[in-house]
Amino acid sequence: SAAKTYENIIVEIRPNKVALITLNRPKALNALSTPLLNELVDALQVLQNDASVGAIVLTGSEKAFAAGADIKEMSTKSYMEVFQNRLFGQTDAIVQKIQKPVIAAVNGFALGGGCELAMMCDFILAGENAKFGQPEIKLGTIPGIGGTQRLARAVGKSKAMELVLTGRFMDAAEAERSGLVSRIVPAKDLVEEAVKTAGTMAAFSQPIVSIAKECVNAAFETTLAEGLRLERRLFYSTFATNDQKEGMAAFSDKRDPKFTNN
Ligand code: CO8
Repeated sequence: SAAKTYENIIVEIRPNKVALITLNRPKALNALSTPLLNELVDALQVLQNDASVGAIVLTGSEKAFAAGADIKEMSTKSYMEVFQNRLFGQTDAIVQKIQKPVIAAVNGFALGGGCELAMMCDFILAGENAKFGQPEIKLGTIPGIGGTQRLARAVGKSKAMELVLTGRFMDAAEAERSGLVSRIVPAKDLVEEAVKTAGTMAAFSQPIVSIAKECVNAAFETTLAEGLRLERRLFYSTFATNDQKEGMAAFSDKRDPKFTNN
């Protein structure tokens, strides 16, 4: 499977059907340059198409998940360059095309585009040293990869406004309290805990996991009535799969299910 080599990221396939993507521009604290983002989107699409992979973990280093978009690359760009080249447009594929679960394992700084990238993932596990923020305001710009929208949905208006308008960072404890991250883990254990959690998901029926992900994501896109309708329809659709029959039969037989992804 995906033993493809990249310059700005490292992709590893673990025995538990988990792919681990490590952002690897240590000298720039994993700043999200265009080449890095292109590689990341390529790798995610390769992993999406790799039947041996059931879930993905995205991480950085102990010092930084990613300290933002690459400020040096952006600093001299004109309006027409960012508009016509659709700066950061490639990242839309992460949310729109990846059906497998993606965990962000965040140690250290997740700032600007780094915080936005983490929020594009399905959930965030934070090391106890994690720091989240949208400091674009200090650079004379604003979040441009979803920060104003996803942070507001994740932590509510008051905290999102404060972070976006002041550039203040929040630590892991505040991020967990406010619902941005699902759990805090000791920094040195974070990546292995994320791989283990991804392995739990990778052991379930892949199509059913994707359907569950689609339903939760719909909660952020639609009305309650529409979301409930979608959930009910997709719940019924699981009864058309062998894996639902197997999962319920295994429960009755008091044995482990053997899911076949169909
Ligand atoms: N871009 C480029 N290089 C960076 C970035 C970055 N975002 N962050 C850090 N680096 C580089 C530094 O320049 C430095 O390089 P060098 O050694 O060559 O000087 C190296 O990484 C190490 O960084 P520091 O020496 O600064 O490390 P410290 O430990 O002292 O500080 C900080 C760590 C606090 C994280 C600090 O590096 C920092 O403040 N970084 C910038 C954080 C930031 O502002 N991020 C937001 C960027 S803007 C963005 O993400 C979205 C813009 C959306 C625009 C949408 C347009 C469509």
